[in-house]
Amino acid sequence: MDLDPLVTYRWMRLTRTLDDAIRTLWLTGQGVGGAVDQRGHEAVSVGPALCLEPDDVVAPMHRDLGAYLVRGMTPHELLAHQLGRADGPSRGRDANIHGCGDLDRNIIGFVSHLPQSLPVAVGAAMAFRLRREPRVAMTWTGDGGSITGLYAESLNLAALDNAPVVIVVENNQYAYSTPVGRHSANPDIAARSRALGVHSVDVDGNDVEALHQASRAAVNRARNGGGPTVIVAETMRMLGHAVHDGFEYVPDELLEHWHERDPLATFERRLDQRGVDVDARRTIDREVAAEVEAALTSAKASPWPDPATVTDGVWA
Ligand SMILES: Cc1ncc(C[n+]2csc(CCOP(=O)(O)OP(=O)(O)O)c2C)c(N)n1
Ligand SMILES: [Mg+2]
Repeated sequence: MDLDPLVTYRWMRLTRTLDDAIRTLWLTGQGVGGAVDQRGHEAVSVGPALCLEPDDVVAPMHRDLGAYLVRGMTPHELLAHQLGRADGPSRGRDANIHGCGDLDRNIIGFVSHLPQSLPVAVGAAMAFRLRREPRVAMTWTGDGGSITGLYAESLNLAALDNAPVVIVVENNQYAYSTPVGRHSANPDIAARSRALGVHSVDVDGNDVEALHQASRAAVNRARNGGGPTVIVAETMRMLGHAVHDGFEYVPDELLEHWHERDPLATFERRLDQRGVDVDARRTIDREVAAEVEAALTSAKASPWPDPATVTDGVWA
């Protein structure tokens, strides 16, 4: 399935506009929980997710708002989640991107401890292989997640089992305030992943088409019995770890370097070169702004959870 340029543009624009709306909620004192900054991650969350079939499973990370959207979570649901409302995916149990899942739509909610979604995605993929179901699991983690023991254990198991899983590592140069060079003795994540027996590729994490191409190859490979792939996406977190973080520890020159590689602007430049209709993109911008505005209104009008339901979903 080739990427439709305007459909792809719409998902990326929606991701950015929704992220901006969530940040504004928080900055104006209307946020309930936390708000993880997504800017710079629009391509890496949207491109890979667009390769999947409805039966495939995703386990996104905290910076993958685009993947939630592409996989069918609505702006209303995501805002209701951020505002801790009863009709959000966690039914008001969380008001951060954590716990924002919906198994009916094959979206596994994100657990904060990193990279806890990884073994879950590998487990899902192992089940698909055992049951001979032609399904794929896709998960995302960060450069920080990639230096944990759980990363190594998950990759080892995925490789041993030939599990149909695609692992996107978002190397956004920082794990919170720690730059890659301070947390990784070997910052070559693809080489480290390869050493664990998993086919691994490096991709420009701000180029949605390159990400889509690499992900499509990895998904096809997984579905056809070729086993797991790690896609290392080189990108940059353009704001703080989350809205509360002033990110003064990030050098201005680094931000400037990546600013010129902004995923949306990069994609737009390419569409301009190809003569793809500019007016259609501006129409999409307006439609997306109206969609997010309407979702904000409806989410703010959503009910709070009923205190009587507080133990619902608690199993032990
Ligand atoms: C075990 C554990 N330690 C610390 C945290 C707090 N924490 C949340 S995200 C994060 C940084 C993760 O960095 P990375 O994997 O590079 O992803 P990024 O946030 O850069 O996208 C930290 C330290 C956590 N959630 N779990
Ligand atoms: Mg990181």
